[in-house]
Amino acid sequence: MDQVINNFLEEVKRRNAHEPEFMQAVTEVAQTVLPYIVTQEIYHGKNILMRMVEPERVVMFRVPWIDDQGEIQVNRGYRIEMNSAIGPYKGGLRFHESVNLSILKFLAFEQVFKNALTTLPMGGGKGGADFNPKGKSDGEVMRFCQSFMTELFRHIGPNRDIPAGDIGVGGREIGYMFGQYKRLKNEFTGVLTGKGISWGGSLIRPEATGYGAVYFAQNMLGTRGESFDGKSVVLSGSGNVAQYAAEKCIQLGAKVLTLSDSSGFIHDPEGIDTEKLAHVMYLKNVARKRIDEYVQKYPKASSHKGQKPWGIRCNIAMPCATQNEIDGQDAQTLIANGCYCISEGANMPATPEAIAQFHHHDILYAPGKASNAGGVAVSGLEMAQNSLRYNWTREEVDQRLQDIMQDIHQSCVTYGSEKGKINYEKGANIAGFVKVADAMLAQGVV
Ligand code: NDP
Ligand code: 2IT
Repeated sequence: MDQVINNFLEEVKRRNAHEPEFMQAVTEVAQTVLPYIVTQEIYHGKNILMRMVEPERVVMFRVPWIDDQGEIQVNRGYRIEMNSAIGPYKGGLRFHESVNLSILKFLAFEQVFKNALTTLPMGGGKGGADFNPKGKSDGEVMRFCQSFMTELFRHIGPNRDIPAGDIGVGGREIGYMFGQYKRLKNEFTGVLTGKGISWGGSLIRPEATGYGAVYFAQNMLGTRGESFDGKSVVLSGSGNVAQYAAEKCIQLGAKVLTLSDSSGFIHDPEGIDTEKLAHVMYLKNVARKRIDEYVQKYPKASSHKGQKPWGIRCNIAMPCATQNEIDGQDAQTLIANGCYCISEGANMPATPEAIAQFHHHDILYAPGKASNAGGVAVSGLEMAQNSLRYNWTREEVDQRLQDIMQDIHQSCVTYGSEKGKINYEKGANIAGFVKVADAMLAQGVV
């Protein structure tokens, strides 16, 4: 079996030599899916996984814009249309200085499996730009978004490709891009998700990724007869996903000890409560400041510049910032300190070495493509509401989100149970694969 996997990965690497994040995501899937394919005759001789690692289409484009000093800036924009076997391309846009083809291809590849797991009809895509929104004025962000959409609009559409937010893209950016799309096409359609409530958005979409990751962890804890009540939680990030993961943990009676950003983490031993979280939301979403300002208002908390929060003792850890933020050493530290449940809010936050530690120690470990699927799931519900020209209530959307997270958990159990344990990584990869691969086979050589 190792030989089959190595040969496959060698061939993928030959074509994608300089794309480490993409190779990491493909390797993780290949190691669980290829052994499954070997046992399933319908996939033999179809080269099906090799087809799935090749994007259907990649668009790269120039994004010129004018800054507040009147200088002309240029960034690189992308949209990876990875797979449309089960629905139109769907996935977020990331604006961050680190964005490159490798990172977006890894995200698009993960998205294909994740979207299949949601039970909704969405293919996978991802896009973005190497634009750094930090320190930019509203006017600069708007001009960038307008220029970005001036090219992207010709590639997307409500039945073709429906982008949404990701790192650096929230409600403000979606608004600017939606406005520009509407001017260019003279059409009011659900071409983006994460829209404002008064112009086609869905209730619970801002909350959905964070809430969903907590609901998924609840399902995992349930398999051991446990709950969030009274548990300590270490969270990374302080953006959209982390904020609402924290909110749901607090609602369920857990104690949230940390939050972070790219400058470091803050540790509040008394727990971040609802009022403190409201201040975090003000700091990050309105004032657009660094997380360490938290300690100015709450001096019993400490700030740890340039560090990650994984050294803080906890029961549950939820990485909600970015890829590869938990390495093998961090995983060992978490486990040694008593952490036994990891639910990924971010995409691919754990390195392969970290994941190996989680499996070795029988940690309840949910890979992002299962546990953070709540965001895109509610994006799918936003699309459904747009098609109906109708809005569901908060309670209705939240209930559907909870049902979907439970379904995803069940898919992981169905495909990932082994020796009385649940391997969520294997379960998520195989369940996602089966849905997309079967659709591709039915559609011929696509
Ligand atoms: P935001 O931009 O709202 O927040 C990102 C947070 O992560 C910020 O606190 C940011 O800090 C921190 N961060 C980003 N990059 C780094 C880095 N290189 N090192 C350290 N910290 C970093 O993004 P989201 O909350 O939307 O996204 C967080 C993660 O969740 C990403 O992996 C994303 O792909 C994933 N995700 C998002 C979904 C969504 O619906 N938004 C859905 C599913 C997954 P700083 O402000 O300093 O940059
Ligand atoms: O990684 C993700 O799932 C997202 N950034 C959300 C995608 C979406 O289309 O809502």
